[in-house]
Amino acid sequence: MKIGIVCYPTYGGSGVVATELGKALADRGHKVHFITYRQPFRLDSFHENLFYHEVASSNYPLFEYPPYETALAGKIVDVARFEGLDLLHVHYAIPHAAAAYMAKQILASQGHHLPVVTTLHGTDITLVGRDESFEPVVTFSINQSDGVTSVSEWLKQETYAHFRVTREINVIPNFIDFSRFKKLNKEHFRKAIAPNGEKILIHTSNFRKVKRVNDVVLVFDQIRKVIPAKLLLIGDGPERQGAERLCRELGTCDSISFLGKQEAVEELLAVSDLFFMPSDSESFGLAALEAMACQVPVISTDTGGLPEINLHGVTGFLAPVGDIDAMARYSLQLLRDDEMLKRFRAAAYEQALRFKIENVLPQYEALYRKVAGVEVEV
Ligand code: GMT
Repeated sequence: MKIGIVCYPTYGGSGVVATELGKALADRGHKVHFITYRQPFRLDSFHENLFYHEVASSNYPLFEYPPYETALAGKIVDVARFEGLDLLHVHYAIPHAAAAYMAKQILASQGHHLPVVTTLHGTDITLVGRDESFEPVVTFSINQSDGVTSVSEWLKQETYAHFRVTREINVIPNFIDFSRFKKLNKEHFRKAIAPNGEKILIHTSNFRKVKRVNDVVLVFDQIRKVIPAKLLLIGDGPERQGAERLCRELGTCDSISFLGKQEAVEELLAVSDLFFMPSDSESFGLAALEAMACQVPVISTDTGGLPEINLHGVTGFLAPVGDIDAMARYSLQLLRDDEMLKRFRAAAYEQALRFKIENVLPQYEALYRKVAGVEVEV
């Protein structure tokens, strides 16, 4: 099939999922056209079936806000007509589903049919989409999509609870590419980070408020008072400065490394003993799944879709949002018992296997076939 993909190209789960999905579809022989305002950051190598179309938004002085949605709709029309797209798949509803609807109507007026699939990822439903000024557009454009997917059962239920969505929502979970996320032998890294055999704890995120990075620092403070440990903080964002300040106040900076944005996260996960995801809200928690694929158990909150991937007492532990003491207690329970840690590592890996890309890709292909009425060539 010829598939158009619209997503955010920056660091962030929805863009990562969209890009990895596009790459996997291209490997399966589909022609995939990315339509975004910048080259998606994981679209980093040549593939004969992958194409990139940049949306250039005009910055005419009249505009206080450049009309990106209009430029995106225009670009979708152009690509759909001239590349002969069979289907458009938009990731993150705002404003992509509305732009897709506009493009679809323009194409219909020219005699072209463009089926649209919308994937709901998280804050498009749980936060931003609920804003009064967005809600009618979000509801309408989801209902106008030919296929709708959400990345967890929880997000599906949230969508029905807070929007008047009448469309069937298919839960297609996020996935893992095991050729990249696997346990690597990086013992030299471990020695460099933890020369005295300290346990290595890790958190990766975009350091937005919702990620509660300060909670990671506070949990770590309790842990390192009991056992020797190091903390790796990967990523960057608005909360980083506050987290740095907190570790200075606590006097834990010597044991914490702020490593900023890292491409090869899997190399750091390979030497880690425990992953933290203390988020306020998380529709899925892709970063936790990536850790589990690398055999790292997860201490997370029990919010959103997290219980669908992190199994309490099996692949890690779940605690209420903000319950620092519980998270520290669970972490110590695991880190002080080598047998238990080994068991949890194996279970985390087993659970991650359920989300391997080979299991998930056919679900998208089946949906594409259904909405476009086109047989997939294998
Ligand atoms: O919804 C967001 O905050 C943005 C989005 C992103 O692009 O990072 O994150 C969401 O989508 C990811 C991929 O499906 C999920 O793994 C994240 O859980 C989800 N973030 C939230 O729900 C906060």
